[in-house]
Amino acid sequence: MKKRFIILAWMILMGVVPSFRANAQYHIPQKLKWWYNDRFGMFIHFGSYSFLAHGEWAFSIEHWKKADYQQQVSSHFNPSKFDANEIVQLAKDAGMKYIVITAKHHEGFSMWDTKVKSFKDVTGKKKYSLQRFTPFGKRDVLMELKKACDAAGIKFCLYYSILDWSHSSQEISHINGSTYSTMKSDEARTAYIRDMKAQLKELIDRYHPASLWFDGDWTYNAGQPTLEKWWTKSDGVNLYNYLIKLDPNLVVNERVCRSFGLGDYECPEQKVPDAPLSRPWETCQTINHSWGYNKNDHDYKSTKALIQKLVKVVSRDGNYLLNIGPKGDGTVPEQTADSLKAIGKWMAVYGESIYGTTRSPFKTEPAWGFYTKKEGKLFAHVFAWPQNGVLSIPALKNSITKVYLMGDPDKALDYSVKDGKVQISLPTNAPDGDDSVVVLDVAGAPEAAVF
Ligand code: FHN
Repeated sequence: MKKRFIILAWMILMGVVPSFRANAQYHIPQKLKWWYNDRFGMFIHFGSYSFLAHGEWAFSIEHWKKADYQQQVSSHFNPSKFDANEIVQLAKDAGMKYIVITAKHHEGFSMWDTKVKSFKDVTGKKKYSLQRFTPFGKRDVLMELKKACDAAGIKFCLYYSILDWSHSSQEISHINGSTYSTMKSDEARTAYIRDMKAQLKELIDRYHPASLWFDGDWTYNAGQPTLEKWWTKSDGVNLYNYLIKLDPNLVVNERVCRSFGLGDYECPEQKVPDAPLSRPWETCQTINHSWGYNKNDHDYKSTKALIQKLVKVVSRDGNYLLNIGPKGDGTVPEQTADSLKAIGKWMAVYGESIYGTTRSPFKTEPAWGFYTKKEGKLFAHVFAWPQNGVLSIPALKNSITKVYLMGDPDKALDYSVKDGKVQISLPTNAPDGDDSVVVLDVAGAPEAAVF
């Protein structure tokens, strides 16, 4: 070890630092360790848009006027069948370890009984919230979900949109195809940011979320604000620092103001980076094509695709946040529940090849699947079962103590180590059609013999 350190120090001094970017294991701060370990979470897009059932962007895409949307959509939202325990059980059975639910999406509708005065409907007479603007009554669905999460040992997290299509401070201009929001004045912007922070304090004080997931920061720029580009990098820095002062353990994503390396992790959306990023990251993805409930979207990803996406993400050292969009009455669409249950069947056998694992120890990815690893174990996720009955893996520095199918740990597989490869004899048929995991028990953390 000491020799390797001296060599690396020499290389750095000589300016000959090898490119470790693709494999530089990033530091995980203490507050992020639960998140990094959990790997797999549920995203929930739930708001008054769920009643309209056209997805969460309907207000903008369909060019609604605030008053019409509030009267014809939001005022009818009545999630009376929302069952927090049922949703948390679905998440738990699917192997999900944290839940991020929309507290306020771009529509500006508060899913909790906010006391912040400016978040009112267009008449200014009512708070624009689930409890004050709809027939739903005073049930606190966020608290119901928080309590169900706590009881199930699942982390409770909240999503919050910085832009707010309904707030009196801003409008969608629709000029030049704009779908975001434009601030009415500098004063309106200052007041909105003040009130947004007041809402966030409400959410932290009341629900103690483990994480805040920001979004809707597109109207950003690095310099001074304009009415169009009214959110700035320094606003994002100030917002992050404000939140961390309220709760030093709060995990916050990069979208306090994206593209500037702010927040605690990056969040590529619907896509998976080609390799580990330079800091922790999480891919969020829809289970069909819609975040918010869309009654016409039945095009669900297959269970195989979802499982293999989870594996690919973790193999590249990321987290996977898979979305559900409950209906306007609060129920979970049947196809969504079926997908989650099918994922759960795989996770019940193979979950330990996901939780607490980190990136592949090898520089390149095999044609047949992906690797994940943890102390003492290398997991080979085999999507394409080898026809010749032999799985070939690059040699490890570690001594191997046992090789076996994760679903049948008592039955050791034969293997040989030669010519820089570990050749494992496999049974004819793959134990799992989506992803069969072969485990190599090794001494220490798995390390490639040649990187
Ligand atoms: O506009 C939102 C969208 O509605 C959804 O919330 C996704 C989820 O990350 N984020 C934005 C689109 O990038």
